[in-house]
Amino acid sequence: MKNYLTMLLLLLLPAFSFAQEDYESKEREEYYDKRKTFKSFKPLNKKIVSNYYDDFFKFVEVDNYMPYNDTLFFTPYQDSIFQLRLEYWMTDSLVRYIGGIDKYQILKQEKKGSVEAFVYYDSKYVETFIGEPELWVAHSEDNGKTWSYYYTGIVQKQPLFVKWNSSYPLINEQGDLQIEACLLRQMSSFIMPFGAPSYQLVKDGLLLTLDLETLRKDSDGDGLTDIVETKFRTDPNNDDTDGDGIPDNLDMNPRFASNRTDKSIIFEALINDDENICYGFEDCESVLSIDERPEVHSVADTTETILIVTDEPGLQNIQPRSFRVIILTTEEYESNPRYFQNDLCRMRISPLFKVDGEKDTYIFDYGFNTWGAGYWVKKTEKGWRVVQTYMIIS
Ligand SMILES: [Ca+2]
Ligand SMILES: [Ca+2]
Ligand SMILES: [Ca+2]
Repeated sequence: MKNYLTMLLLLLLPAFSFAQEDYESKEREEYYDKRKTFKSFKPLNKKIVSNYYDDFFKFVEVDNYMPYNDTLFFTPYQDSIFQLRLEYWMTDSLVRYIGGIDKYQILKQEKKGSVEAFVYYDSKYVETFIGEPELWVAHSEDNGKTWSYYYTGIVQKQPLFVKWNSSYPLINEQGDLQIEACLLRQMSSFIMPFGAPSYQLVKDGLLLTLDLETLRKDSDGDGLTDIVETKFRTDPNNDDTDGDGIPDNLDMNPRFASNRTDKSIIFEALINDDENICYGFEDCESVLSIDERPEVHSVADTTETILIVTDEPGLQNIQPRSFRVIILTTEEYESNPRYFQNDLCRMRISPLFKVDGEKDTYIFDYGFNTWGAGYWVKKTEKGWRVVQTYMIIS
């Protein structure tokens, strides 16, 4: 839902940018020249969609099912976007939550004896700005007193679409969860209009089983399930993927060991919103001290996870403070076998580009959600001087 509203807001907001100062850099030109080939959206081959299988959960064809229709895109509590918003403001917030989850996110719920479970939408590990929600399972074995939440790794409509009007009981005889689904083929891009692509039905009448054993499986016991590790591209059979002594579940940068270098300091300052970054050349003489080491922070429940694709070692080796980064090299990112679009929320940070004809001076670019900014960096005796040179909101 968030994506519709964000897109709407974006249309209303005029794009503006602050004074942009240009610096000549051949390195920067070459970098962007290589990336000019913009790949426009192309629907996947129908066969790829119809042969789709999930890495973790089985689905089978069944005879009795609720046929697919696209009004099922909203959850049962949201008949339309307008009703959703109106109720949202009018309803007492206390009755909006079940098991700590806003009921507007819930697709299907059931109670069987002392067991209570529901399948719900969330966006913890997926791009929320433009994209579809992911499916989670909430499960309680003590009449809803305490709950466990499990990530399924399934992103709605990519290409599995899970139906909340499923006629099958949610909790099956084994105590696992089952829900009707179908396979959809995305026919247009997320970008415009309003970030809502169209979909085509490829195969209907599927019954998906979300078994608790698979949902809970944590092969290396590091606190991240195998499903989450697959999303993070960490090793599900190694509790410390980068071997830096910090287990995967607490590591703010679990794929690359933090290795403090001259250049990693600059990227850490950016990511950690360092107070020594200047927002103009005048009245700001702050520098980033090369000797000052940030304390190591651990992942908490509320820590956000973002994706950065980079080949710049100084950026790969950062020690972030405020969110977990999953860092992939360009090659790792491009060789990813998943053909479907949704991934972790991505932050774009360019490498440092040398400014032509100036000693120890660099520029780089940054983009996250609708924000963009550029920075000028110069090495001084006291440390790096970092100045923001432009900012864009689109
Ligand atoms: Ca694990
Ligand atoms: Ca692991
Ligand atoms: Ca580690």
